[in-house]
Amino acid sequence: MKKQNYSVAVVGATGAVGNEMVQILEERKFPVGKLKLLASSRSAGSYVKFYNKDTKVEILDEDSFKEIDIGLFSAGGTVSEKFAPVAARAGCIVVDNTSAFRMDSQVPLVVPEVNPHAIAQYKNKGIIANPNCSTIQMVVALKPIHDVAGIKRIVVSTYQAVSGTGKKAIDELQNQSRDILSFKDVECKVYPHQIAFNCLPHIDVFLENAYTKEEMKMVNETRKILEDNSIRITATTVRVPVFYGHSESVNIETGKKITAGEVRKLLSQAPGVTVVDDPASATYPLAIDAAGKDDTFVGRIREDESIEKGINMWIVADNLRKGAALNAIQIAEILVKEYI
Ligand code: 25A
Ligand code: L14
Repeated sequence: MKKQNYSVAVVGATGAVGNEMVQILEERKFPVGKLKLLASSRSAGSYVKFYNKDTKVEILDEDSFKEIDIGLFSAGGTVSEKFAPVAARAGCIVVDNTSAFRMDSQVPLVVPEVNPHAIAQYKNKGIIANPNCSTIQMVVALKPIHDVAGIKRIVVSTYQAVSGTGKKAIDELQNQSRDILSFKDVECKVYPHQIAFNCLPHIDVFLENAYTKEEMKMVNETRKILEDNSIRITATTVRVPVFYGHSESVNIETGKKITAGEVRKLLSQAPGVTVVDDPASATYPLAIDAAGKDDTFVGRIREDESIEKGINMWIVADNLRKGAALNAIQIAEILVKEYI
């Protein structure tokens, strides 16, 4: 018989993404029976509000997942590597926000608007991976175009908010901005350089091919989610002094010609997408407008006049919601509706 309610654990509950997860579980009235909040010993004893009730944060350990149905993980890759298999062995289905399992061929990498069918593969390891934030918003907008016109190549540059790095990075941008405006020296603790009033072409670590790990996540994850390894992709990921909301300049080359008008029409009917595109009134997607919203916003849709079959667009979404917590909970919603 189908359960009415599910026991849910949030791992990394005191972090930027974890906090958002708890809020969204409540907002969307996810059928939570018991909610278990887990974090490191630093947070033990603190409280997080769930339905107006202060819920105590517990220390994550090997026994945390007994009788837990779903585990939403967002405490970093090393925590997931160690504890996601432990949770899965205890019978808990893990939806993991970190990069730890995304490219594991046994683990589905899911964006509900794009490849919900892949969720069925959770049975392999008891783990479903949530993609990288910049990848999620891009594939939500590109999937309808790919289906109709066949995307051959993607050139993307990102403008990523500091909240993707977590709470300490939000504090760093705040503190540096205040210090600069009061003529004080700035302190750099999270990023290698000043982020306030600056742009850093550096997200996650550098790899041997001179790309960053964030850039290569966009390349590899996009191909896996769109189930098409023939798409050529190149990315430049940039941190900008924005608190919430990632923006992306995306250029695509398609196999079949598609006009800007056709793209606008297609995207205005696409699930999870809102087209915001009226140059005459200076209307286009903005990070500050996307913050707190669920949709992916697309504008500046225009034909690339330098090639025969190309489109340029500007894609914006809340990185903590669609980029992380919301996408994970949408996956959990499909799990409880169709699988468990
Ligand atoms: O490895 P990845 O995949 O690249 O992910 C790296 C980081 O990205 C965030 C998340 O950071 C993660 O740690 N993240 C993950 N997936 C994401 C996604 N899809 C994503 N961001 C965007 N999109 P975060 O700061 O948001 O969350 C951190 C949470 O994880 C808990 N945690 C850390 N280590 C843990 C652990 N929980 C259990 N066991 C462990 N070993 C962490 O809890 C937080 O909930 P906490 O108790 O460590 O921190 C609670 C408070 O303390 C502050 N704090 C954190 N570190 C320090 C600190 N204070 C002082 N010194 C520190 N070293 C936190 O800011 C928090 O307020
Ligand atoms: O999910 O913005 O792979 O610093 C790693 C780094 C998410 C965001 C991931 C950042 C991320 C991130």
